[in-house]
Amino acid sequence: MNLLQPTRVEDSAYIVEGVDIKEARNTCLLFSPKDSSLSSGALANILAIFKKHDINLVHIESRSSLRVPGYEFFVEADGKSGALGKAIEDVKEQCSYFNIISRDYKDNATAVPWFPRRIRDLDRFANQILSYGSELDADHPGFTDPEYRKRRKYFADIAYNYKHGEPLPHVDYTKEEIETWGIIFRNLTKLYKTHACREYNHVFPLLVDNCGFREDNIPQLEDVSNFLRDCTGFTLRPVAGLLSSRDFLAGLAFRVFHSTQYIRHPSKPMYTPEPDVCHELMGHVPLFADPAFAQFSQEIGLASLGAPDDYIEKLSTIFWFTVEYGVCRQEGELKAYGAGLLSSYGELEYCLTDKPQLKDFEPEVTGVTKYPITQFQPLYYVADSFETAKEKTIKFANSIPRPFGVRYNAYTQSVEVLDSK
Ligand code: HBI
Ligand code: NLE
Ligand code: FE
Repeated sequence: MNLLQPTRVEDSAYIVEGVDIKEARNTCLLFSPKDSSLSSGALANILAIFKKHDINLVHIESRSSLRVPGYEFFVEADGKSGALGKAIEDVKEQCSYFNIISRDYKDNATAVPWFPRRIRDLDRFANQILSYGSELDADHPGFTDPEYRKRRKYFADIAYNYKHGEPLPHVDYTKEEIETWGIIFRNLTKLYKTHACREYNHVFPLLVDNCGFREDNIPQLEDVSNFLRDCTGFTLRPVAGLLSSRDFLAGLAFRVFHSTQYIRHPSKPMYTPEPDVCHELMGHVPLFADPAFAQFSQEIGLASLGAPDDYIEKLSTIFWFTVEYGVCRQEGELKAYGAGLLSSYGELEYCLTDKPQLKDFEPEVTGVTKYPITQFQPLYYVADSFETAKEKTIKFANSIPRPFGVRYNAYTQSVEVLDSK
């Protein structure tokens, strides 16, 4: 990544009166006007084109370009009025460099897929979940349990209405739910000493002391999120169901983890293919409190922003074999660090036996491996350390074709789009 600080000639985000940023169609344009090094009115000429077509710009940014002599502009257009296409044609003619970042990238071979640039933009994922949390498949253990389904709908609804910056919804868990948690908690905590990685065992007692991790208590997301924020800046957001891989990974770029809040059906505590509050809290949370692991996770997220679909597939496979099902070597012994292992006392025990196959983690190879999602994994990839896994993943990320680089600005909680890697 290039640490070049782009020169900001004008760095103002303004909201045009009457335009709700959330309603804007999110088409971003990245362009350099021809001869912008010579003529002082280059931006004014382009703005006139948008004016002519009645296009509102909700954000304008400019900086010196590394691609061509002169300036580069980055604008976000409110394209509700089909006129945007025409404006784009006209602007293109005036430019030596032009690129589009758009939700509609599939219709446009050269466009870059849209991605969130401010942490608040994550609110837009809420109504794009693949399946609403209460719609269970016929083979789900809760399918014929009306009480369970009602409960799932309750959790889906509170997550659906959540907005960035609000406290995370407090939930009063039922006696039965706490019992399910208790069974899982008791069985897992027996295994962690021997089966979990060092970093996990370092953090877990802190969660017991600070966040109410106990056999008779399901911790509140709000308390856990505040704890993580103090450790690594990671925060949790409730989610109403499964997000697309693209959206889910994008959250990680902001150190935001989308967390479910419901609990698995009591009939199958040992293993569930779906994420639930046990998986998020016992599986994911402890490692997000580790600085090297937090950075590793964020790198996967940053690499995903605007990446083509086939690379999203590879990144989510890498995520699967590391963050979800990773195994590592520590002092000559294998230990689990993947959340899917650390939240399933069935698979946690199995993964360190001689039954599964083991291979060294190599993003290029790992990223194209097929895997089952409803049974114990037949194969695990082994990492030497989070630092080396991160270095390898950054190297892989640099091979992703993308016409710009990205950098996270933690002060403004936003992604800066750079004109080079
Ligand atoms: N969505 N809510 C939610 N939780 C996940 O763990 C999750 C997801 N979408 C995709 C996904 N995981 C993985 O399959 C990876 O593709 C990232
Ligand atoms: N199999 C895990 C568990 O039972 O906790 C959940 C995995 C979610 C991807
Ligand atoms: Fe998970």
